[in-house]
Amino acid sequence: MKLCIIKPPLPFGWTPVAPPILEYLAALTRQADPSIDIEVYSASATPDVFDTLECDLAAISLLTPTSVPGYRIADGLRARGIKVVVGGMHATALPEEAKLHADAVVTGEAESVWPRVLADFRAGTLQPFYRGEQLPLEGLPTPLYGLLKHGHDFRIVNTARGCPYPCSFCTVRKVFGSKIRMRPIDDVVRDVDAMPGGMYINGDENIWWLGKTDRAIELFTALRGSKKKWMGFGSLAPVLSPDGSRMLKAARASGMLTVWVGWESITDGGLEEYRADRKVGIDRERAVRTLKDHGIDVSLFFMLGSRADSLDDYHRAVDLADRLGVSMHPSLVVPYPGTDLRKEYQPYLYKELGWEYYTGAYALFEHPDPGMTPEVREERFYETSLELLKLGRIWKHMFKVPASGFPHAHILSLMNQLPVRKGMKIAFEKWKESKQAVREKQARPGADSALTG
Ligand code: B12
Ligand code: SF4
Repeated sequence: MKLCIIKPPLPFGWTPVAPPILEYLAALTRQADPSIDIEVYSASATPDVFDTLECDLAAISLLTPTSVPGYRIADGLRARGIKVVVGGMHATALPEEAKLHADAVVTGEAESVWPRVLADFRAGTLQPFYRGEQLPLEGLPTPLYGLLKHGHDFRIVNTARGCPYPCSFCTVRKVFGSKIRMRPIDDVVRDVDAMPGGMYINGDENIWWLGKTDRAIELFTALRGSKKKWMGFGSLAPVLSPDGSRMLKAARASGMLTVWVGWESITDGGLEEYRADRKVGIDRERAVRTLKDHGIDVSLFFMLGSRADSLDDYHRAVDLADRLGVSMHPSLVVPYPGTDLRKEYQPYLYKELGWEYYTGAYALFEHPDPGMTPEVREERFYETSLELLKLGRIWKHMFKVPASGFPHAHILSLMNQLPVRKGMKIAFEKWKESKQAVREKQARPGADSALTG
């Protein structure tokens, strides 16, 4: 039997980061049934293989912004008689929708149900739905590193799952639950040692938790032996906790170069609106300076264009980036299915916009300020992103990357910004062309009123 594991194309194209689910689901498969032949495909790198791909079973992992191309791949494979199983964040939020394009849908985590899916497939008794449980994370297998080719420079390691915070825009808790489950540190070290390359990403939603800094210090100390450099997503509150400095020293000594921080909203009011004040809830700017003082570079991710945001927030973002000397990456607010934010925004959603618009570059709901039309929000998003990514600004910020991280942290900062700048410029040009086409269509006599989003 041959299994193909597929990650549909990401909305902004190829990244050097290997999609973790591919080599990890491959490892779960090997553990369940070593006789199965496995191939993995990241569609951003190999977009043209699916018309001719041959396998008995295809497993496709769906995020919301990748669900439409994922469904297209699934439909094509099924039309050629190949059975398809889908899973992932989007399939978990909307299993009935996903079932329209698949023979079976796995919701939640794979570990508890994947061996049964494979056995049922072999027996010809594949069920329409499987519900994965949230099991303890002892004994997870090492991903089958090396299956994925095409120059993926960075692998991801996960050390924990689950999140206790209530951020209204987030889908993570719906899949991984609100209790933090930690992997045994020895398992994590084993996986990091097995990874190809000298640099990796910690893919946890949060690399350190308030009240659990001891575990973070223990993990970082154990990772020192790997001699690899790494980066990951971290919240700010633990940085200023009594143990913060000890934890940051241990992180730096373990090879940590950069932390990606969910800044979420430019204003404190916005943080409250998203209920993200509970995870941030401190002097954010002081926390960023503390990170840099410990030799760790910082990148901030935040959202623009919520119903509570004003146009001033777009300017404030640029001021903040310059004040703190950090790179900042905005997206427009996305009310993902299954989230509280989607429920709150339900009456205002532009329902005609399909999941392919859920990329963070489109306005997806009405704004109470009539001046914040979809066109204005989207244009300002591109302008702000490109302002933040101006070559002069990137260069100036290079001097604010902690010197102790030289040269790796500096190279990484450029790698995180220059390709995004290029992609953003292309996307902005395409956006302008599409708006122009709509305007021309509207100007034609007898034309229907066209979509504005
Ligand atoms: C690392 C990461 C990235 C990396 C790598 C992504 C990649 N190459 O795949 C980077 C930084 C590049 C990235 C980018 C983006 N990401 Co991202 N990312 C993550 C993060 C933090 C961890 C992912 C991870 O390590 N997973 C580990 C694997 C093993 O977990 P998993 O895939 O969920 O799989 C488990 C289950 O879901 C299930 N499962 C999943 N698929 C399948 C399939 C089958 C068949 C089965 C049986 C089971 C199954 O079983 C697995 C094990 O239990 C998550 C947040 C999180 N904690 O999950 C966000 C997350 C996945 N990202 C998200 C988004 C939106 C993006 C972007 C689209 C954001 C943007 N607007 O730019 C971009 C895309 C960039 C692009 N180039 O297009 C969202 C997705 C939201 C949604 N509902 O769809 C998340 C959930 C973040 C969030 N808090 O909202 N991301
Ligand atoms: S965004 Fe908020 S809810 Fe989601 S994983 Fe991060 S801290 Fe938890």
